Amino acid sequence: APQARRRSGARCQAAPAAAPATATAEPKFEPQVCVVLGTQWGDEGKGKLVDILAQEYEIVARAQGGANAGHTIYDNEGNKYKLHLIPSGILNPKATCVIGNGVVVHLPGLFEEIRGMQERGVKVEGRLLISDRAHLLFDLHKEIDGAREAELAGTGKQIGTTKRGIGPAYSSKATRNGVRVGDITRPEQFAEKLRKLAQDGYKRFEDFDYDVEADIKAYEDMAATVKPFIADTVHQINQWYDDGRKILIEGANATMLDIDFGTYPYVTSSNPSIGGVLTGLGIAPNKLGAVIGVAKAYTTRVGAGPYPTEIFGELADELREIGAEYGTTTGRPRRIGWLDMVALKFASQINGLTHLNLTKLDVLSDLEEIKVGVAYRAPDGSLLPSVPEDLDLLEKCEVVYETLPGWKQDISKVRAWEDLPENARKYVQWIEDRLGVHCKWIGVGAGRDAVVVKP
Ligand code: 2SA
Ligand code: GDP
Ligand code: MG
Repeated sequence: APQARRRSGARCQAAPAAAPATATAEPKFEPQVCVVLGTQWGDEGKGKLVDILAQEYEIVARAQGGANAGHTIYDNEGNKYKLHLIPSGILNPKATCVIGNGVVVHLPGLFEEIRGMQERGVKVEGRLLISDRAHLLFDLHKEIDGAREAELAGTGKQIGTTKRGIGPAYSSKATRNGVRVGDITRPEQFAEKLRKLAQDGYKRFEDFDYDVEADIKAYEDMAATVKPFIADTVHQINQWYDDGRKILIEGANATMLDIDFGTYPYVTSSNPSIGGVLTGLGIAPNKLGAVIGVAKAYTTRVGAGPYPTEIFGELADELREIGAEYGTTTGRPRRIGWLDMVALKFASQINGLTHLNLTKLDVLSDLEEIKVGVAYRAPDGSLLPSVPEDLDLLEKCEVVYETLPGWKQDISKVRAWEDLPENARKYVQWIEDRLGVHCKWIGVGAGRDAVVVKP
C-alpha cells in the first residue's frame, strides 16, 4: 500500500488502468486524492463533474461553505437532483460522503435534504459522516444574514448573499463563540454556548427574532438522530488515505468568491480555493494528486460585485435562457459574461490546477463570434499584471478582448474530441494553450454522459 500511495499521490500522474479495453484506450484517471474546484464566480458545473468522477471514488468530501452552495446533477435516467450540503457523490451508491470540519452546517436543513434524497430512493444513512469539528449554523445566523443585508439596502453596498447565514456562521467561528457539531453530544455545554451566542444577535439588532430556548429544545430532540452521523473525520480521512482508499474533494463556490482572493467584500466567507481544502478536511498538501479547475466556457455571477467581462441586453438574456442560468439555491437570475482569462489564470495560479474541465461549451453553439477577455487595461493605459485588490480600479479597467470564430452547430450529441467542429476544438485549444493546463473534460450538455474527454 505505501508504494501504491506514493505513485498515485504524485501530481498529475494517472496510474495505468489495470486492464485497458484496447491497446489505445485512455488510461483511467485515478489519482488517489483528487480535488474539484470552481475557478470563476461559482456554478461552473462542479457538481456534475464530481458526480461523474464519483463512479471511481470511494469517498467524496466537502471542505468549506454551507447550504449557500447549489449543485444540480442529472442521473442516467435524466432525473434532476439539487444538492446543497450533501456532497454530489451521494448518487454513487458505493461512495461514502463526508462533510468536513471547514463546512458550516445547518442541521435541520441537512436533515431535510437527507429526507428528500431518501424519498427519491437514495440511501444516505450509513453513507454520510459529519465532522465533529464542523461549526453549526443556526437559524440565528440566517436571521443576522438577512438583517445585515436589509441594513445595506439602498446603499448600493448589498452583497447579494444567499441569506443562508454563511457569513454570520463563519463570524461566530472566528470570534470563538461558535458551537460545533461535537457539542451536540454534550447537552449542557451546548445550551450554554448557544445562549451566549444568541446574545450577539439580541444586543446588535433591535427586533432580533430568534427564540433561543426553542432552538435548544429542537437540537436536544435532534441529537439522537444526528449522533450516528458524527465522526472524527480528520482522523477517518487520513486513515482512509493510509489504507490506499480513493478520495474526491468537492469544492463549493469558487476562487473569485474566495474571502482572500475574490472581489472582497463581494465574496463568500470561506476559502473555496485550495487552502480551504487543506484546512477544511485536515488533509496535507502532498497528498493531493490532482486539482481540477472547473470553468464555464463563458462566465456567470450571481450577487453583487465587479464583473469585468459582464454582458448585458439581448445576448446576455439569450445565453441565460440557453444555459438555464438561474441560482440553484435561490432561483436568482445569474449575470452573464464572456470568459475572463485574467481571472482564470489567477485561479489556476492560486490553486495549482493540474487539469481543466471546461463546461457548457454547448451553450455558445449559436454564436457567430465568441469574445474572450485577455487583459485588464487601467485608466492610465497600462495593462495590469493580475486581478487587482482595488475594486474601484477594477471597475474602471477596460477589458481587452480577443474574438474567436463560433461553430454554429449543435454539439450536444458529440462525445468524441475529433467529432467536435473545428472551431469548437480551436476554442478549447486556445484556452488550454494560454492557460498551460490540460483541458481534459469538455461539457456539452447537462446530462451525466454529455462530456467529451480530450486526449
Ligand atoms: P453567501 O451566501 O454569504 O455565500 O453569499 C456571498 C456571495 O457569494 C455568492 N454565492 C454564490 N454564487 C454562486 N452560486 C452559489 N450557489 C447558488 C447556486 C447560488 C444561488 O448554485 O446557484 O442559488 O443563488 C453561491 N453561493 C454564494 C453570493 O451570490 C454572494 O455574491
Ligand atoms: P456548481 O455549483 O458548480 O455545481 O454548478 P450548478 O449546478 O449550480 O450550475 C451548473 C448548471 O449547469 C447545472 O444546472 C448543470 O446541470 C448545468 N451543466 C453542467 N455542465 C453543463 C454543460 O456542459 N452543458 C450544459 N448545457 N449544462 C451544464
Ligand atoms: Mg451552484
